[in-house]
Amino acid sequence: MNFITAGESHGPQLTGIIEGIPAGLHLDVDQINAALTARQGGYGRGNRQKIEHDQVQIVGGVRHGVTLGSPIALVIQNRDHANWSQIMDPISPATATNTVRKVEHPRPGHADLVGGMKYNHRDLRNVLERSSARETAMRVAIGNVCEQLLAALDIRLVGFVQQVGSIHVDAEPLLDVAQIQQKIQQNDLRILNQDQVESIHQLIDSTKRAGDSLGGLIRVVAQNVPAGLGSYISWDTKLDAKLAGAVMGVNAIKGVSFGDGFDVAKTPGSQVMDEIDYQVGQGFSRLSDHLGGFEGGMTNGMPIIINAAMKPIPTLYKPLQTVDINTKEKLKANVERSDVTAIVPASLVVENVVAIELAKAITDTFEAASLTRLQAGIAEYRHQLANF
Ligand code: EPS
Repeated sequence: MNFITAGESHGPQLTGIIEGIPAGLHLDVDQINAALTARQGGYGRGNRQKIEHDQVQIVGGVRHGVTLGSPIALVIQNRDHANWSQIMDPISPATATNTVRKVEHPRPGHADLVGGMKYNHRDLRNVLERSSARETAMRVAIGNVCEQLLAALDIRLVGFVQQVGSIHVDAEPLLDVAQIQQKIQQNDLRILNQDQVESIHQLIDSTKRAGDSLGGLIRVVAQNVPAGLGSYISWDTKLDAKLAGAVMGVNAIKGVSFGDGFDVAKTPGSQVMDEIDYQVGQGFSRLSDHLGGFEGGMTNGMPIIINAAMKPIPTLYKPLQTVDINTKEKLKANVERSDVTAIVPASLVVENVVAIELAKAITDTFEAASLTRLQAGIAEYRHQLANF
């Protein structure tokens, strides 16, 4: 399985192609659109989301609502393109009028400066249009197709927010996806503790007034993933490494960990390893999940727990020092419209890239030309595991 996305933030559309989804999966477009709408929400979003109403168009690989086994092609229109049609015109040669929003003051923390240096762009808009997190809309659409495939295999996952700026969410750690979903749907922060919503809203509001921005911590839990996905046999077959790469590939993510995360470094081994248990008919399990469902680069059958740290949005209304790429004069960076925090949508994006990696691992492991073959293969494998 593989996927690719294309498209600029204010270009005509985002385009995505996924290869390797088995034939015979009933694809619910409303569910993809619901995920896209959820990604646009969350407290702390800026004004761009008032313009966009993301909806997916399926333009290949699906017939009468059922996947064909051929590449699936997806499109999401950028409604804001109507306001940028000349500046982002793919064909007309550059003129004095269609290059007016030229960016020559790179924003610290963004791809602007290094992207310009690498690709030799003198207008840094050529960089920021693609490095923008707008692209994550397509990763959510593709991720939702993968989530629907995983659901057909009885595997569920959810991403939520554990910390916004300095405020950590105090809640009993939950590993049941339905329970987590039920709690986080009660607020616009995707957090487990309803009592902390107001204080986090206040933090986001005061940060906005100060012209500043916030990051946070995200957690994804995946349930009912069979043991033995990934492998210990070579470093590049380890599934936790692939998941960490996919999560680091989400804009603004600066750290990834599993289970108890970096705390394991300071904890004695007896409190980190998950003791082994056995129940007749269910097979092996663990008495705890400190390691986040991975041993030796393989899933061990416990819920997968992935944590991600997101840096604050680098576009600030209180601009930081930069240097004009032409005059080399020191000045304040361009102020672009931005969100105060994107931790809420990022928690969904991280959930979706995890779904993509899990769907990849499963379609790589089992015969996956058709959904029925895939379901039969996994059912047989689950039986083998339960009887080991
Ligand atoms: C982004 C800047 C803002 C965000 C954007 C990511 O866009 P604009 O410059 O058009 O106001 O709203 O996120 C999205 C458009 C999106 O759909 O998530 C950036 O610089 O990364």
